[in-house]
Amino acid sequence: MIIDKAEVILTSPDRNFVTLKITTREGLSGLGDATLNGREQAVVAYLRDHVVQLLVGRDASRIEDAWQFLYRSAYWRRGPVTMAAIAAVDMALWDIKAKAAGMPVYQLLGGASRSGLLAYGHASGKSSQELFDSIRAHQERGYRAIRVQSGVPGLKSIYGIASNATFEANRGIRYDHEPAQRGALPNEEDWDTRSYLRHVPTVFEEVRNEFGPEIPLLHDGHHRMTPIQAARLGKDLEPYDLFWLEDCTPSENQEALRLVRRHTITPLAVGEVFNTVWDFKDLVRDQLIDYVRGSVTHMGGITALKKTLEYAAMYQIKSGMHGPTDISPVGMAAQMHLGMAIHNFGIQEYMQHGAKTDQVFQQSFTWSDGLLHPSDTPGLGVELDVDEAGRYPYEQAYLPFSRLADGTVHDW
Ligand code: GCO
Ligand code: MG
Repeated sequence: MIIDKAEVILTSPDRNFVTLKITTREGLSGLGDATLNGREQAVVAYLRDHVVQLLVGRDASRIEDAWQFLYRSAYWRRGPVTMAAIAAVDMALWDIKAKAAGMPVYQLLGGASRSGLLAYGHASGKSSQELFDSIRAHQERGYRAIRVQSGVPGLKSIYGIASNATFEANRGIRYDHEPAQRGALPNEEDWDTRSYLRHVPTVFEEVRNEFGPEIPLLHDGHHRMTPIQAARLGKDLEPYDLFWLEDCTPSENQEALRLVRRHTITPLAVGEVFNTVWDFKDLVRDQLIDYVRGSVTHMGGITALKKTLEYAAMYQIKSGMHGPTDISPVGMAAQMHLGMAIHNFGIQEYMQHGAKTDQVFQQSFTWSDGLLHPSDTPGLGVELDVDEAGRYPYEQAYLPFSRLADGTVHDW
């Protein structure tokens, strides 16, 4: 199975996606996701200018070798751009190998460890009423676990809260805060940590009173607290039995979690912005987290994330793979296959893609009774309609950012 060509496809159906398509001389093709939200063109250039020519003529069946070659031969290691590019190659090669074997990828990874993947969706609202409606809309769409983000009194727009217009437009599911703002410069949002810390526990109290103790509830702090603030929030949320508190502090200071951990038993999830096992090494060994948030797309592919999760399994730390709409249908499929096979699966984030995206990417996964399944289609189970993709050219898009009341830039 010699690689004949590798093409980079940048398309923007509901948002931008970067896809690598590798084709062998026999005509087998595989897809890989290299989407890096708001910095897509950097990965396109990395792949198109530096990787594609290294792939042509290589043996497509040597997945581990391709990974090690791309990682080590560049000399400059790690980083989101490099690792998203390597991830795309890795996914595409797994897709090809599984198609050649006539099996779904999860069979090659060891076979099913479960019947399906528990997934959570993103409920949000500016007020309790809006939030309750959003939680109900998710329950009606089959979600059995829900992330809760709420508006904060006094703040106009903050991370995680979708607008009503997109709630109507997107089949009752709010997901518009994920795509970066298209055709404009970064949107400015506001932030005040003291108001947030006072408000969030009251939201969870209301949600538990309304929806009962059973439903797994999650919350994303989106890197906005200091260690001592995060410790306080974790402690204040303990009565509401969260499934996890995510990214409570900026992830680059891993020592921060030691302090948070000392004060709270609220489970912690970290790592959507990480890109190698090295970012998780100390957090896992010192048992400072409960869930690994790395995605296949940003962690260098199936090969690398599988190793990271197996390392985490030694410490009873589970997977919580990042799955907002920034992860393309190809990346989502890859992590569904991985989630099926590993022993320490925890939960899968699942925001639904828009209708145009579903036309560009023909997918075969199933979603029923709150569980995802990648299907038994050979390979990853996703095909890309190149003509349809061509109808949606790239659009410049930036994620928002936040400022405090005095104008200081803050973590979004
Ligand atoms: C999540 C993430 C996303 C990020 C997004 C940025 O938990 O799903 O925090 O909401 O904001 O991936 O591109
Ligand atoms: Mg997050």
